[in-house]
Amino acid sequence: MKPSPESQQFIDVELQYGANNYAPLPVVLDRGQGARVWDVDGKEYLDFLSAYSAMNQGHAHPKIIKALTTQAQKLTLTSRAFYNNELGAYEKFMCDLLKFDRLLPMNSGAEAVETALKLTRRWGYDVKKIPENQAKIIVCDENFHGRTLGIISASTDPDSRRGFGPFIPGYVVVPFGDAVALELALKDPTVAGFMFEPMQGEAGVVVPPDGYLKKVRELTKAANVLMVADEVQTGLARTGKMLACDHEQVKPDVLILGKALSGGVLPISAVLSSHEVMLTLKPGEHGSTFGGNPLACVVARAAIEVLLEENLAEKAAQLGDVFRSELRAMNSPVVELVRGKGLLNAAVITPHQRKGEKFTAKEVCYEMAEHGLLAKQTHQHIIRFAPPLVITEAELSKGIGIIKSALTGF
Ligand code: IF1
Repeated sequence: MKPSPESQQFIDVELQYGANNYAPLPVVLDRGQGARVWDVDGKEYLDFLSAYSAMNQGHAHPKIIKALTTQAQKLTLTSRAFYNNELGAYEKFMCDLLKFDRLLPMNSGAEAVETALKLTRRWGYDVKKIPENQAKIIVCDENFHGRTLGIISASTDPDSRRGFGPFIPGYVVVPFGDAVALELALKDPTVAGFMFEPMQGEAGVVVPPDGYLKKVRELTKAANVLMVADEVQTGLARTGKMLACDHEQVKPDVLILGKALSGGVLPISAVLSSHEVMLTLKPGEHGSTFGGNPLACVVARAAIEVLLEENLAEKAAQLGDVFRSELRAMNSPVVELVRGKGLLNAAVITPHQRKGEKFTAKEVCYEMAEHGLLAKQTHQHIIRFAPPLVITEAELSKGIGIIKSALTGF
C-alpha cells in the first residue's frame, strides 16, 4: 500500500525526528468515532486493533469525553501531597465493583506491573517472612508485561532484552498453561508470587487450557504465594467477561489493570488487592506524580460505567463467537488456526506465495488496510483481531468481509 503524498509528509517527519522503535503501517490517522477511524485523506477504516485493547469503549465515546472535558476545566492534578475530592470515590467504586479491598492508582500499564512486583516482594518479606533479598517471582515463558527494566528482566523475548542488561534477578520462568510446571516451581519457599496473563497477548493471543486459572488459584493458595493477574490487556470486558479470571470464577490476590481503564483517553492504570498486601506499603515508599489525579479518576469511572451500561462484556462474548465461527467457516487454506475469547482473537497465517510474492501476516495486514480494516501482526505469522467492543453487527460483518477478501484474493 502506497501512502498519499500528504500522508507521506507526516510519515517522513516522524522518520526524521522520531526514535525508530516502531514500524507502523503507513496509515496516518486523524479522527475516530466508535469502531471507525479516518486518515488524513479522509479514508475510513474499521479499527480492529483498538490501540492494543485500550479502546474497548470505542473512539471518542461521548460519555467519557464529557467527563474528561468537564473535569479538565475544574481540576486536573493535585499530586498526592494533598487529597482531591475524586480519588476516594473512584477507589470505592472500583473496589465495590471488582470485590477488592484497596486500589493503588498509577498511569501506564508497565507502572502498574512494577507496582504489583514491588508489592509482591514487600508482602513476601513482611508477611510471608522470606529472608531478606531472596524473594522470587514466577512468570511465564513468552510473557508480555511492559517495557521497564524490572519487567523486561522477566521477559523471555530476545528483542525486548537485547542490549539492555544487566537485568534484575529473582524471576523463575515456567511454561504458560502448564500447571504441573507451576506446581514444581512453587515448592521453593522463597517464592512470593506468580505473575501471569490469563490469556497471553503478545505471545499471539494464547488461551490456556480449561481449568488452568482454577488450578493456578489452588496451587498458589496452597503454597502461600500471591496470584498476580496482569489483566492490562484481557481485563475490562475484552474477553467476554469483566475480567478474564471471571471465566473460571477465580479471584487473584493482586489484579493489574490499564489500557481500557481510561477507554483510551489518558494513561490510567491500577493495582487492586487486599488490606494485607496493600498495607505493607507505608507513606513515602511508592508513588507517582500523576497517579490518582482527579482527571484520571473521573475519566476511569466514566469508562467503567460505559462498559456496564452498554453490557460490553456480554457483547464481546456474543460478537466474538460470531467472529470466530465466521473466520473458521471461510475455510481459508492460509489460515491455520483461529483462537481467542470474546473480542480478543487471532488468526495464525500460513506463509504462502501470491502473485509471485511472499504473503504472510504483514502482507495480509497491508492488504486489509487497503480495503479499510486496520489490524497488526504479532510475530511473523499471527494477526490479532480486537475491535472496539462498541462495534455494531453491521460493522463486524463488513470487517469479516474485508478479512475474507484479503485472505482469498479478488
Ligand atoms: C507496545 C503487545 C499488546 C500488556 C500487558 C502490561 C502492558 C501491556 C498484558 C504494559 C502492553 C502493549 C504495549 C504495546 C504493545 C502491546 C501489546 F503486542 F505487546 F502484546 F497490547 F498486545 N501488560 N501491551 O499487554 O502496558 O505500559 O504499554 O501501558 O507498543 O509496547 P503499557
